[in-house]
Amino acid sequence: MKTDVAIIGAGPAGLMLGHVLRAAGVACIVIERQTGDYILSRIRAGVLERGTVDLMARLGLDARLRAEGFPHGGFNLADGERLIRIDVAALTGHSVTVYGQTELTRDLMDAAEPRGLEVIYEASDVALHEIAGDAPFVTYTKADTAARIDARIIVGCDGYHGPSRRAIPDDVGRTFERVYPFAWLGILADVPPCNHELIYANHDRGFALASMRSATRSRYYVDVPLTEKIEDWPDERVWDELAIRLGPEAAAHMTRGPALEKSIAPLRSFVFEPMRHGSLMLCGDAAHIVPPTGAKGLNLAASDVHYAAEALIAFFQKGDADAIAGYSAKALARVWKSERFSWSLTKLMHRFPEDGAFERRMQVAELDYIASSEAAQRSIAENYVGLPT
Ligand code: RFL
Ligand code: PHB
Repeated sequence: MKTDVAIIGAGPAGLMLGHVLRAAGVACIVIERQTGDYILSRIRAGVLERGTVDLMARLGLDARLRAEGFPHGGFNLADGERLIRIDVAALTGHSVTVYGQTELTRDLMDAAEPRGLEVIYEASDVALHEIAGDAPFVTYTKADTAARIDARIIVGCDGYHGPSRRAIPDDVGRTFERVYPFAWLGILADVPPCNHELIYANHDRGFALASMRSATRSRYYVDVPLTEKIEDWPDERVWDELAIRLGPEAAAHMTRGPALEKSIAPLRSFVFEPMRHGSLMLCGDAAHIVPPTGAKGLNLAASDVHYAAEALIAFFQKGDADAIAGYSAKALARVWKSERFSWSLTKLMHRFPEDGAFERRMQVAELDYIASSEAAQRSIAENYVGLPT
């Protein structure tokens, strides 16, 4: 098979890029290791920035998002005593949209066939070849048959564990990493949310987050040590811990229910530079990971796709090779700003085991400053709603 762009991975990054290229008349094929059902069973992000919603709107795939998503004009930081509301709408003029990654991915998947976007699921042994030159190709196995796709450009949208980033030689790439000493235990349940907006809480016993998927489905998190096992967290223990950490006001409005999903995810900050090498470009988690505090992971994947699509369309429609060459620097400038925000909100809202009384006083002082300063709130709001692409 032959195409212009071979996209590896059918997560949100790969599917968004496939649709944007297809709409612009650039030929592409998406190659995915898993089944579509498996991808939709992964429970991940819940908050979309304005730019991510705009991207779906430009694709004409925002009907369900507009009908079922919730615009949120603010969110809250809880410091054990009070709720500090960040009025995102008043401070920035924009809102975020609460709409699950699962639903966004489903919208992209459902539109693939009607729009002629080819997605090859259940492709194993995916490997990249000749990425340094201008005739790269991808090989894989499907139903015990070996296959090959020749392309002009390969885009790696295959997440943190995928083969694309690893295809870049060690002497070209550089990684930057911070592994945090805790993980988030998440619970999804068909119960109404305890609050109409998100609450990120820093409590003596640790971090908690109250989030939601709809008026009848809630998503909550607590942070736990990295050594913790999910079997040691029966539902009641999670609800008890949430009630303490989120505080009496939220606890009074919290409805408990059986977990539809419960999982533990470690927190990490990670950036790989450069995001392009030869004929390979990287988008989304393949190039960078943020801790979930701040809800930036999925949104960064969308902004990478925006830059990558712009460059690829300029290249295939106008022969502009500089656009491809400039992709990495453009994308990384935004990536690092989101990394900084996610890292700083993680530091502010979690109790680190190595921290002493001084670091704790620093958190208290910062939360107090945020509570009393519109300038501080504006800075948080601007980052939360999404910096411009
Ligand atoms: P994805 O979603 O990981 O998709 C990558 C796709 O590539 C496929 N793949 C391969 N395909 C072919 N051959 C191979 N060898 C392949 N290896 C992998 C995978 O099957 C998959 O379909 O990356 P993408 O598209 O860049 O999207 C990024 C977002 O998914 C990610 O940033 C967020 O979900 C991060 N994230 C969260 N972000 C938030 O903002 N809030 C959250 O609550 C939140 N929770 C999470 C998360 C990420 C998690 N991961 C990666 C383990 C919870 C978890 C558990
Ligand atoms: C979620 O709803 O899953 C969610 C919301 C906000 C975050 C992280 C996760 O910062």
